[in-house]
This record gives sequence, structure tokens and C-alpha cells, in this order.
Amino acid sequence: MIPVSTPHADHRLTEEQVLLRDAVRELADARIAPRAAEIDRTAEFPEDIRRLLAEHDVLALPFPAEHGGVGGDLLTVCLAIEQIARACATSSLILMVQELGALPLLIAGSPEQQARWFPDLATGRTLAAFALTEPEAGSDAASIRTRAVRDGDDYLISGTKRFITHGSVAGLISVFAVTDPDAPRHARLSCFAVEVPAAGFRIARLEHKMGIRGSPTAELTFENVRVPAAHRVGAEGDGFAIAMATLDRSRPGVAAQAVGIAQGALEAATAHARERRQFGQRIGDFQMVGAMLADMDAQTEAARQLLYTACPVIEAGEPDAARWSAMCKLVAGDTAMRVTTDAVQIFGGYGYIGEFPVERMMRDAKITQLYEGTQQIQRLVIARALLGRGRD
Ligand code: COS
Repeated sequence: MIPVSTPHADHRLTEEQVLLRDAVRELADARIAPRAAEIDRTAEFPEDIRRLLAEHDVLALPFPAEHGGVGGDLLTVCLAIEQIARACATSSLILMVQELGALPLLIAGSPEQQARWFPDLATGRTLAAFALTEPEAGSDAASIRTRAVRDGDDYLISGTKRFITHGSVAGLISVFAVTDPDAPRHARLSCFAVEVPAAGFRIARLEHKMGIRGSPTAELTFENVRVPAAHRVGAEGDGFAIAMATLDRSRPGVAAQAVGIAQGALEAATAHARERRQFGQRIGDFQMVGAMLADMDAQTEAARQLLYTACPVIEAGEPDAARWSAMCKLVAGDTAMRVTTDAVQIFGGYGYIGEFPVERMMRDAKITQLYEGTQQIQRLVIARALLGRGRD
């Protein structure tokens, strides 16, 4: 029997969550949506939006109150991500990656480590990043090659990390490296909190991307970067487990981003279908267009409800948390791609030009099917939860 947890929560949000959601939506409508097209066009990291989110304590949401955070639960963080992404996917990554980069410390950090870094992360003074992926190790996370070699009270880290979101703007990076190459496959890795800039650390390249263009994606090289042993997160050999536990908690953030992008595209397409007239009537009154909008609405709501149900199950650390995490990311990512593509279709030729937001949303949606585990990896995680490993 596979362990199948019963969702705990009824589907209503608490009063606090509704207030937070609405406050972030207002902020996003007033201050972020007007910047979205420019952020996409210039492909520059929006420092102003980082400051805005920090000033309004949005970046403090994932961190415990004792360290200057707000102590928001997973669903609350996701509600904020969703509302920001509805306006601008790049901007939602500022909160997403602040959480992703800090999750190893939230999960396995010592009280000293948390006290050292959380206050500056919660205020947004320091940005975080998560460095697992390498040129030769993406989906197969256990096969990374970056090495951490013990040297007295320190480790020396050497290797290359690729596709690291915010790698060029972060001040603290959770870096995964091999500490024991001879250990069994999943016990080779350890996790380190690396403060940058540091001697031997280099931003080797920034990627030119299809979407989320204001969010810098960096290749990072480490050449004997000296990291105190006290900055190792968890025990030696725990790195793979920490990475997996991190992704279980961060994938709902991608799902929230995807739901937000889909909602933004649905709203834009609906407004257009009301205003645009052809053959003497609103195009939305043509059944073919009306049916598309209906499907977009139903699919977006279904993805949202799955996400909201998944969050408390994951937060509670249920035995099938990985399955729920993968399911909500899978469904929401595919929904965002479908809904944004249909939104472009409803705009017709206007959907293909930069004047309207839906082409940006379509380009932004694609990444939600790729990062923090491709949709194929999500299916693999779900199938393994159902079937067990073939070789067990
Ligand atoms: N949550 C918790 N534990 C997990 C887990 C998860 N999502 N996935 C695997 N594990 C555990 C397994 O239970 C197993 O533990 P035991 O050794 O105690 O049995 C161990 O980790 C090894 O699992 P498995 O043999 O399934 O590992 P694989 O090397 O086959 O890889 C996948 C598993 C593919 C799921 C993993 O490599 C993965 O998630 N890859 C995608 C990585 C990714 O998302 N990269 C994106 C970049 S980060 S932005």
C-alpha cells in the first residue's frame, strides 16, 4: 500500500491569509505590474522591486519571527508568490528564490547558522541562491561533481554550478558538493552555506533566456573557495537528502508562480474578449472563444485548489509529501503553459507582439515546466510513489 495522506485543511483560507493575499495583490497591481514589460525588455534585475518587497516584509514571510521574519506557513508564502506572479513572473522569483536558497538552513541549519544569516535574509539585505545543478548534472542531482575537500577547520570547494537563479546577485549561496566520492551514491554529498563574494568564486556567465528575463541566471565557478566547516549545513553525507527535502518544499512555490501567471493571462484574455469586436460582436460571444476562456478558468482554478490542498500536507511532512509537491507543480506548470498559449490565441495577431502582456506570460510560463525538476521528473516522483522503485 502506498501511504496516501488525507488532506488536512478545509479549503478555506484563514482571515490572515486572505488579508495577506489581498495586500500583496494590491501592491503587485499598483507597483509591480506597471514595471513588468520594462523588466522583461531590459532583462535587468529589478532592484526597485526587491526593495519594495523587502520594505513590505514580503521577503520576511518564509523566516521565523525570532530572526526578524514573519513566520508564514508554506501556503501563505505561496499566496504571495501567486499574486506577484500574476503581475510579473520575474518579480515573484525574488521571493521564491529567497525561500529556495534558505530552505537548506530552515530544514537542517543549526541555531547558530540560522541566527547568523536569517536576519539579513528576512530583511532582504542579503539575497539567497540555491546551487545544485551543474553542466553535467541536472535531473540526476546525485551525480554532481563539485568537490568539497576538508582542510583543517575549513573545506575547499571547487567546481562549476550552472543555471543558478540569482547566482550573480546573491550574498549567500547553498552549495551542494561531494565530500566523500567513495560513499554510496546518495551519501556522497554535503551542503554548505557559502558567503560571497569570496576568493576563488567567479560569476562565469549570465544566460540569455526566453522568459523570466529580469531574473539573472548565472554560471558560477568555485576554485578552492574556503568555507569554514561551521558553515556546513547538516552532517557530512546529508546533502542529497537536504536537497530533496528542499525541493519538496520549494516546488509548490513554482506551482504558485504558474497559477499566478495563468491567472494573469486569463484576466488579460477575458478583458480582450470583452472589448475586441469582430463581425459586429464581442469576440468572447463567439462560442469557440467563450469555450476557451471557460477551460482556461476551470483549469487555473483546478491547479490552484490542488496547490492549496498540497501545501498543508507538505508542511506537515506527510510520508507522501514528495508526491503532493510533484503533483501540484506538474499540474500548475502544464496549466500555465496551456492557458498562456490560449491567451495568445485569443489576442490573435495582437498576442504575438510586445504591446500586450500575454506573449511575455507565455514565455515566462515555459520555465515552470522546466526548473526545480522538469515535468518528466515530477511524473517520475509521482510514479515512484505509486509503484515503488523497480529494483526494490
Ligand atoms: N523527497 C524526499 N526524499 C527523497 C525524494 C524526495 N522528493 N526523492 C528521493 N528521495 C530519497 C529516497 O527516498 C531515497 O532514500 P533512501 O535511500 O533512504 O531510500 C534517496 O532519496 C534516493 O532516492 P532515489 O534512488 O529515488 O534517487 P535518484 O538518484 O534516482 O533521484 C530524483 C531521484 C530523480 C527524484 C532526484 O534526483 C530529483 O529530484 N531530481 C531532480 C532534481 C531537480 O529538481 N533539479 C532541479 C535543479 S534545482 S532548482
